[in-house]
Amino acid sequence: MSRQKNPASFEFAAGNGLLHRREFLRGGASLGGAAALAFSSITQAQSTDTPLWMKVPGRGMEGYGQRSRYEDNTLRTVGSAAGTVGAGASRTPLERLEGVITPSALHFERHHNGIPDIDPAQHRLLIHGLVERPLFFDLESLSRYPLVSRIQFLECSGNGRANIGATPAQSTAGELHGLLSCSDWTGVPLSILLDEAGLAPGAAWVAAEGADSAAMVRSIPIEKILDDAIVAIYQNGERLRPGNGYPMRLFLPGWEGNASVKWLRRLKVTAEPVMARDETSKYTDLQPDGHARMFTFPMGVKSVITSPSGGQSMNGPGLYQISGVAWSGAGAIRRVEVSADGGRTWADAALTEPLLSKSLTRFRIPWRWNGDAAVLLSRAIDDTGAQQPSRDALLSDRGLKFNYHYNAVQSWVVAQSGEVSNVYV
Ligand SMILES: Nc1nc2c(c(=O)[nH]1)N[C@H]1C(S)=C(S)[C@@H](COP(=O)(O)O)O[C@H]1N2
Ligand SMILES: [Mo]
Repeated sequence: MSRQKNPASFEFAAGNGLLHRREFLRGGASLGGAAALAFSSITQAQSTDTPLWMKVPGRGMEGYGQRSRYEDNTLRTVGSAAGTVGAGASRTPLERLEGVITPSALHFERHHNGIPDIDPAQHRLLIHGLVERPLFFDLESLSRYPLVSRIQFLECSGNGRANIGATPAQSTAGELHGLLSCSDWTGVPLSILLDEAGLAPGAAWVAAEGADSAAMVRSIPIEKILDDAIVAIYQNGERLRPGNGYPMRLFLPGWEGNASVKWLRRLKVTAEPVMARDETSKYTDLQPDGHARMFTFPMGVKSVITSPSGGQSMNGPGLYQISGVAWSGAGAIRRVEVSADGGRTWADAALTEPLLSKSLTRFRIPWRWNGDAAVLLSRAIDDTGAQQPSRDALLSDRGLKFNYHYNAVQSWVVAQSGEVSNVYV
């Protein structure tokens, strides 16, 4: 019996081999005689012998688990400014992950002066300024407040900016867009803590300060603080990692990563923004007219195909599943369209539920690669109706002098050889 279905019976949804996302539903046990899609299978068994690991007792347990030693090459890309070890970033290897949760050990990190070694017994968070009662909290006292948990992304506003460059950087999806991760964040809503402190008249901004030696400060509008901001103390079920703000960090869902101040030690309620270094000289976008945009907090709607993606290779013509992530700082993802013909025709990808707000959404679509060069694109639409812009549209809107909030469509070219690389269309 032929395993490969006759291509003529596929339900195509767009040009150059994009199949309808419904094709995924044709399971092996599907009714009506429709054969399951045959993506790829191993035709030859390795050996019929009992493998070695079935002949000896397995190894013992350990207090804190490790991944398989065969997976040790799934790593973040780490880079620091010259002459420093801690002023830089590590990027999540998006192309090696599936689903939407970033394992904590692979969460991206961005530090302005390294990771402080904070003893939680000595760390305090102070809430003061335009409040009726200044308050101190430590990790223990915070843990007694009502906690909330949300699966949400964190993205550095500099993410993807290599694509502003005139020639496409030959990098992996993670190297290009991996200043992006998604975790289950647990913490105390700041609305509760500020309610206890009592806002004084004129309270309009909150200056958040970190306990690292960069003493990073950002001013946050009070509306955001009272809406969905939390002091996060857990990440994916365990205490925060030191690199992600242990023992406590500000977490501002959907907003540029920089404003989610790590190692949070102080929240000063003010009438005006304090105009800190990181909101004036940095994290502003110079526009074509010479004015800089400041306080552009929410991250735009964006998506990226992670498989196949830059640096990967296709294993010959046949059926593949295109897979990627989409997100928006404004809400949930409503729709992701994929093109396999450089943007001429588009098909809807299947979205993996639940479609959470300010979270990553995994999308997938089956693709029959015929072995010719093909350009793959994805574009996302969020539930406010905002659509991810093309690179041309974004650059003509913003000019070439901006550095942050790049959210244009990512295109990958699959060469005849099967090699995948970054391309501008
Ligand atoms: N105190 C402090 N907070 C900080 C930073 C920092 O260097 N110091 N980096 C910021 C930046 S630029 C980003 S993108 C996010 C990154 O968070 P992560 O390292 O947990 O991914 O933290 C933000 N908060
Ligand atoms: Mo950042």
